[in-house]
Amino acid sequence: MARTVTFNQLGPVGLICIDNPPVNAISHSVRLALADVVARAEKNPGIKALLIMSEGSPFSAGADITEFDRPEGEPSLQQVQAALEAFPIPVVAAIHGLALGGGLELAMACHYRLAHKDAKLGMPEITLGIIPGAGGTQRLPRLIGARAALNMILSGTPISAPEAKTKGLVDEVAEDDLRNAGLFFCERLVQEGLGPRPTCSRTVTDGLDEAEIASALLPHARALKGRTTQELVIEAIKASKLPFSQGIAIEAALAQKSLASRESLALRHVFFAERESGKSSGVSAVEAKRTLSPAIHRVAVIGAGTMGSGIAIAFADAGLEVLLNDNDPASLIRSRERIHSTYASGVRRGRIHQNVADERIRRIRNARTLADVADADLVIEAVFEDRELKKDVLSKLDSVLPPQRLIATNTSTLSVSELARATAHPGRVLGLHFFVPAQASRLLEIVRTDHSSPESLSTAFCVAKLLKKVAVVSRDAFGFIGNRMMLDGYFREAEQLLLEGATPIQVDTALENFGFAMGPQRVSDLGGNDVGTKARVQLFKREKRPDPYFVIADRLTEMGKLGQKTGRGFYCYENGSREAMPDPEVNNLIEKLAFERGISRHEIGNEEIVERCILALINVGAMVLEEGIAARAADIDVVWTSGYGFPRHLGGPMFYADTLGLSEVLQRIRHYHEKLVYYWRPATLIERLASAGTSFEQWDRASAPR
Ligand code: T1G
Repeated sequence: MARTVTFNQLGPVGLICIDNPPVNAISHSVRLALADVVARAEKNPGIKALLIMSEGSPFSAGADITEFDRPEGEPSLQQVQAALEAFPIPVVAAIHGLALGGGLELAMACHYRLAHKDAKLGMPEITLGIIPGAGGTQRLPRLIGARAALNMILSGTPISAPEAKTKGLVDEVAEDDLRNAGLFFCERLVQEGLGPRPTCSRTVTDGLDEAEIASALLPHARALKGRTTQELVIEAIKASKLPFSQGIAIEAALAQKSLASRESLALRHVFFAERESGKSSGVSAVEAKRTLSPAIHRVAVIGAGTMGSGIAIAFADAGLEVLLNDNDPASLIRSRERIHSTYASGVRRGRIHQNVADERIRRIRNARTLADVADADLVIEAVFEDRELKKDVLSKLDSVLPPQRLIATNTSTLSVSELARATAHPGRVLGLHFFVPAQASRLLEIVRTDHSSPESLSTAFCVAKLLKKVAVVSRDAFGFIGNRMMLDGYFREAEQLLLEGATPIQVDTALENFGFAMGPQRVSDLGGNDVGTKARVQLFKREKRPDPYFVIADRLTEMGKLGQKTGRGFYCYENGSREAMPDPEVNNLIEKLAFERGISRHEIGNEEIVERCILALINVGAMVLEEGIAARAADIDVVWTSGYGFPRHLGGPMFYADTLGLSEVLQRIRHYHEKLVYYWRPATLIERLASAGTSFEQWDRASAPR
């Protein structure tokens, strides 16, 4: 077993160092090693204080999530904490980087805590659908108060070291050398005769009445919509008013309950799926890692429109130099204005300081000609969505850049393979499909062609990591993964329901109650109905789709009802408001379109609305899998939870299908196939998995490349 904890005596101080790469997770081996060194230290009379630190970074990412689905080996984290808390001499934790979850709970079981000025301390368990299970709901209220503890645990967001000191979570903030500060702190404790200070002996000084709980929940209402973990958090923190032994027992029971919840299984699925998808698919992990991608310092963006400007900001935010090129000087001017206003808005909202905004703006420089981007480490074309224009730009870039240099196209509707063939080196061309706004959206679809080289894929994965985006590889096909499922599944069925008798507000509300951040018609109005129409124009140049296929949205585009940007779309938006108000004119239009197609309209219940939209999404997702466009069902879940607002606590469409059971899913799709026929052919993969009694998860395990 690899060494995970070291122990050295430095004068009167016993220095314990956790060393468990990559994130110092408190795994079983770490717990065993900690228990061993604590027992050894207790037998050493020369040691007058213990100092706990960690190697590398972070201080600790918390308990080892990979161990959650198997019995927790002895000693438990609670047992290690109890030994530290009962230790007869002072135990000090010195925190650098991140101290999260069980890592912070370990520190809270120590008698004193230091943190480096740049450290951050957090309880992110709720993002995994669980409550802190190693005393966090009992010790944190004893250190910072019940109300502050409730807010910190509900938010899941780390706080800075200075804030932690203000709250009483840490005793000292170290300005530079944390190790020296920790040793000095310990020696001072010994000199001043300051002994152990068990956190469990403290009492919670403030209460949590219903009004305070309600006000604590308010700021997290959106993030916790449809969630249940918060109720368990509240119950556990309330128990911190009891004697510690009782409270910790209540916490343990509630933690087990949260761990077994479907919400936690779903959130943990997404956590690992996001990390798995960012490694490789199609190209083996070994191959992708072996082809070390070049260091990326300077990126060129060709095309200074909305997308190009957003991509430029994304790279400037990531600390890179950006060359922005456009053959229309007026576009460059508009882009500058857009970039300045984006950063000004960030400063106004307190997201970044003015000096940081200025530095990032400075990183974005104009490149007059394509030749000026020859020394960029990566070039992304984001010019107007026109095949010939993009081919021309790629061909010119191909001639100015070294053959191995990655050229990425941001197209969302054209064939990346066709664009790649416009160059002499198609292996270095990939799609990097950013989502609006490029600087803020988490998802990045990496679109590979049959020619894509491992080097270009490896570079693309590095780009995603640099931008802190979630990367999913898609093979080159219309709509890649997300838009294909949206157009052929989810949004198409939503429009079908409108033709059959539902109203836009009924469909949107039903799906928002299911958990989507925004219903399909609201999303269409937000992005612009014309954007969808343009995509379908490109689609019909490549493939056909049976009528009706977005007849409502395309008619709205013809009528200039583009959505929020024109004040009218599926809804009305009075005086620039973003509030979607039903538009009787649109309801009349829908009735007319239905009548023209001989569709008899009728009342439709919310349950049917949700079931048909979600099953259509799942069915097309299965087709995307069987066509090899996505390599894993888990990748599809990442796309839909990080890029399309599918509720994360349901795990994504394919995970959700597994929770329904594929036999049930197949039976319901067949029901709609009999009732509606149109579009409802069950995917072959669903028929196969359902008849075998397996799941998408098992299909991933058996078939997806690693
Ligand atoms: N356990 C096991 N593996 C973990 C892990 C963890 N807690 N955190 C990360 N990893 C793996 C991850 O899967 C990846 O593996 C590698 O480390 C790098 O991660 C008792 C019960 C710390 C901010 O929720 O937020 O404590 O893909 O790509 O971008 O009350 O990891 O390389 O094989 O994310 O630099 C609570 C989860 C746990 C923090 C670093 N803690 N981790 O981000 O690297 S529950 C969390 C993160 C708990 C207690 C409860 C991030 C990070 P691989 P990465 P990163």
